Amino acid sequence: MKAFVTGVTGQDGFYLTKLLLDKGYQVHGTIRRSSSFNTERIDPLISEYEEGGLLKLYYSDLLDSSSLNNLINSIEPDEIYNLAAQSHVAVSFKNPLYSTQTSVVGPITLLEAVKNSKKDIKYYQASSSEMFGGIDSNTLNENTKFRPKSPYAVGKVFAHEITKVYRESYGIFGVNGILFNHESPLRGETFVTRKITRAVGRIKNMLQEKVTLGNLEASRDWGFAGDYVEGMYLMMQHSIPDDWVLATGETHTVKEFAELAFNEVGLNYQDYVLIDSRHQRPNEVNYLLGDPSKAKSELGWENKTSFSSLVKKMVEEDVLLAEREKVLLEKGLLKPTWEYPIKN
Ligand code: NAP
Ligand code: G4F
Repeated sequence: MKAFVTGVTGQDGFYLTKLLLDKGYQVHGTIRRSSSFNTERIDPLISEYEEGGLLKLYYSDLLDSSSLNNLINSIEPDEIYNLAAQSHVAVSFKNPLYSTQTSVVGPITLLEAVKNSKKDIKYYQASSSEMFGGIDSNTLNENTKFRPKSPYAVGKVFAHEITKVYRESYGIFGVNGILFNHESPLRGETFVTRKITRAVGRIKNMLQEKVTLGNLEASRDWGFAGDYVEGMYLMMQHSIPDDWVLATGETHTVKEFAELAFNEVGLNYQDYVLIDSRHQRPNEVNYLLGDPSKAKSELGWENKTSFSSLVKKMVEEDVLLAEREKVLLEKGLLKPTWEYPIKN
């Protein structure tokens, strides 16, 4: 089996690629040219699988339709997982055109390539709970109306709907995974969970004094990325293409996350967390709580990682990372750039 994965260098890109390689797939992934190295997450997979031809990487971009077309035509994958996106909600207010373009141009290009292929290629679209807008405290499922509140979410609604249009119009096997927030030790460091656990590790090691956050009252349904990519895979193996929510069915505030993360190392978050209005968004999604019962009954998918074990796993990894940074700092091999505002 051949899978084509966009966004292979991201958090989900790593976990999904690992899962597919473990299942014997050949994985073809797109990477972007960058002025600094951007394959850090998948470097262990590259060193293990690239030489044997099981993992192949290509320079491309969701906005470069011609390169995506050429790749799909020459690779003829069995499955496409479209994970790539400008995935940071706050950044999408600052780069609205680029953020929405990636979710408009990318999916249409890939769906057109699937439509025009002689092969029956399955297509996965990375949809998001952000599309719901978090207006009230209802539990959200596949039938809930979308009320997007950011350029990011508007782009994702487009990608979601166009996948359904191609499924219904051309009989394409196109699925939308409506995933609630999922985190891991590989989560980008500008998302709130990782920002907190990175700070906890460094504060514990006396490399950082404070962490500045925005809205502590926002509530999210947070799961573990490793569990969620299993759900993506199961959606693609289901007999009928459809849309499924993946969530834990529990929601927690940013404050609760911070409290638990600092507690893991015996500290009180109130002594270290500062509030900074730069981290407030023009429009906030206040509350997200998902109902994963359709995924459970139809796919047999279940969340396996509790909130407390997710926080523990992330803190443990980031304490180890900070210990290694401390050694490098002491040898003068690293500069403490993590408190520069532009980085968080
Ligand atoms: P992530 O860590 O931010 O990874 C995003 C990936 O997309 C990276 O590989 C990035 O490449 C790539 N990318 C960005 N812009 C691109 C472009 N124009 N062309 C090609 N590639 C581009 O995100 P993630 O957490 O793994 O999430 C994966 C997908 O699921 C995203 O579409 C996200 O919106 C969606 N989603 C995520 C969550 C969540 O909680 N994690 C929940 C729901 C939906 P670089 O490494 O070069 O930047
Ligand atoms: O960690 P976040 O930036 O994630 P957000 O906005 O929920 O988006 C993530 O999950 C979506 C699924 O629902 C994905 F589609 C999307 O791609 C991304 O992966 O922020 C979570 C909450 C927000 O309410 C934010 O206002 O935390 C609040 N927050 C408080 N202080 C902060 C901070 N967020 C960030 N990034 N940084 C802060 O300092």
